[in-house]
Amino acid sequence: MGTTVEWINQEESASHTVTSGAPDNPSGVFDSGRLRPGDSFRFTFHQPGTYEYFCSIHPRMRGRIIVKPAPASGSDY
Ligand SMILES: [Cu+2]
Repeated sequence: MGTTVEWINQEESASHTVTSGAPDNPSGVFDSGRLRPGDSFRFTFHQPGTYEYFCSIHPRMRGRIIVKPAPASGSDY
């Protein structure tokens, strides 16, 4: 289970990273490494929560993924 998010670098020339946490406190949950134009990175989130991320090349670039719990199924079996 879980939900997969894919980031795609659609820039014409700039590289970026998708690195979890904040520039002064990377969380180590995920790190794409350098994504050149056209590159993509996928990560599957298994735990609900708020996941901050940033670009290690341009630390002012920030983002946030919010993972919500799956709705209750309404069934015990
Ligand atoms: Cu960047």
